[in-house]
Amino acid sequence: MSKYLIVAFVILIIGFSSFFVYTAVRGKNNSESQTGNEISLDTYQKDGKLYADITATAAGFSPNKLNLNSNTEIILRAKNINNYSCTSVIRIAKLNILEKLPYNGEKEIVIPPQPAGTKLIATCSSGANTIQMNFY
Ligand SMILES: [Cu+2]
Repeated sequence: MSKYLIVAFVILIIGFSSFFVYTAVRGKNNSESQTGNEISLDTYQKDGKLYADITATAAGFSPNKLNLNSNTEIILRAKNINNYSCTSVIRIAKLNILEKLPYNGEKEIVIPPQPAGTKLIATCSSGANTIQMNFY
């Protein structure tokens, strides 16, 4: 009887310690990914406004990921180069934004302030090309 108790106790200890090791390792990795990788924002200031640039070509959007400031208006400057394809249209469904870019021209798309943690997806008119916008 006491043999079974000891075995059960050992199993319990192994279970608990592996759980603590797991959570410790996971916590360490989490803090590293938050403090180790400084978030670099893709915005720049001009005339007191915050801008982010993207380029649309037939190959897609570049960049296709933007790190943006939260709680402030961002002006997305979308430049269209030699492009009549679906990427000459930018759609941000969540914000009800649908913009046609002029051929070899550019358009400023105003993105209203978004809370930190917001993720917005802009797409082309076909939906195949995306720009992922993360707000920090
Ligand atoms: Cu498309």
